[in-house]
Amino acid sequence: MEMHCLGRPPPLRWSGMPSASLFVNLLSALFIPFVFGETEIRFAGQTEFVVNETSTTVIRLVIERIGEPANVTAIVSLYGEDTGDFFDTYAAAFIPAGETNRTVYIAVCDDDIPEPDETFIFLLSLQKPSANVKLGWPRTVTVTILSNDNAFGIISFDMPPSITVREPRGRNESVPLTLIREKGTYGMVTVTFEVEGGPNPPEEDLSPVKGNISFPPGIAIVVYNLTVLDDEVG
Ligand SMILES: *[C@@H]1O[C@H](CO)[C@@H](O)[C@H](O)[C@H]1NC(C)=O
Ligand SMILES: *[C@@H]1O[C@H](CO)[C@@H](O)[C@H](O)[C@H]1NC(C)=O
Ligand SMILES: *[C@@H]1O[C@H](CO)[C@@H](O)[C@H](O)[C@H]1NC(C)=O
Ligand SMILES: *[C@@H]1O[C@H](CO)[C@@H](O)[C@H](O)[C@H]1NC(C)=O
Ligand SMILES: *[C@@H]1O[C@H](CO)[C@@H](O)[C@H](O)[C@H]1NC(C)=O
Ligand SMILES: *[C@@H]1O[C@H](CO)[C@@H](O)[C@H](O)[C@H]1NC(C)=O
Ligand SMILES: [Ca+2]
Ligand SMILES: [Ca+2]
Repeated sequence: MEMHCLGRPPPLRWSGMPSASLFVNLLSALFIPFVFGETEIRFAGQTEFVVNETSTTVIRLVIERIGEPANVTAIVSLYGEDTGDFFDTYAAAFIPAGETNRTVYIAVCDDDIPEPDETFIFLLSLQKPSANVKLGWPRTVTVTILSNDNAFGIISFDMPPSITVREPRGRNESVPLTLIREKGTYGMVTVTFEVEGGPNPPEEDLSPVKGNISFPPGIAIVVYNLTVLDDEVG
């Protein structure tokens, strides 16, 4: 994939007259930055976008025609698979000979899918390329949709705030702690825990007293066993 997001057209593309004087070259560079008789279509303005995934996010793409006036139709289309992240992945813009530019709008789709940041590329093309009508630079636009929908999830205990455990006699007892990861389950997430309280040091009654609990990718519920120790103290 070629990326020419910050590209500008070459300042001078003089062809056909190798003996042209420097003076003429300079003049042409000043006034006509490409070959006579040619028409070019390119993006103008912003070509890199970083946006939030909301239904009000609209990306504004300006397509301009430079050179010889001509009636041209430019196409903007999503490169690659349509993952449903945009309402439209295709737009056609007709620039009549009397005008120089057109603006197309691409609306972002606010889906409910927890996802990481995603980057998309839109390509400019010509409906009818010809010898005189060419594609210039920049001809690509990148759009990064920032992660939303709490892609990595929100983690909490899924149990009553207080549980009472009778200290076992002559054996250790397991107390399951249920943790739930709501909304997104994207990626691996680890939470740390630490047991506090008293009056005795928690090490006498519980094991472990601190640690890490991990949610593997795609997993929303984890049961972690805490062991209540028989400390042989009344
Ligand atoms: C995205 O939304 C957040 C908070 O809702 C805001 O702070 C941030 O500026 C927004 N970013 C863009 C690129 O619009
Ligand atoms: C553009 O299209 C209009 C209407 O079809 C036509 O009259 C005009 O001559 C065309 N201009 C050029 C430069 O091709
Ligand atoms: C785009 O076209 C409009 C009208 O056709 C013109 O007023 C404006 O200056 C043009 N903008 C650019 C950047 O060429
Ligand atoms: C209870 O667990 C502790 C620490 O893991 C261990 O030292 C002890 O032997 C266990 N007691 C019983 C009865 O299993
Ligand atoms: C939890 O994970 C962090 C980072 O990997 C590590 O530094 C820490 O020692 C771990 N804590 C426990 C109690 O295992
Ligand atoms: C937690 O304890 C329960 C009951 O003692 C047991 O069935 C389960 O396998 C334990 N889970 C883990 C992850 O050790
Ligand atoms: Ca999305
Ligand atoms: Ca989403």
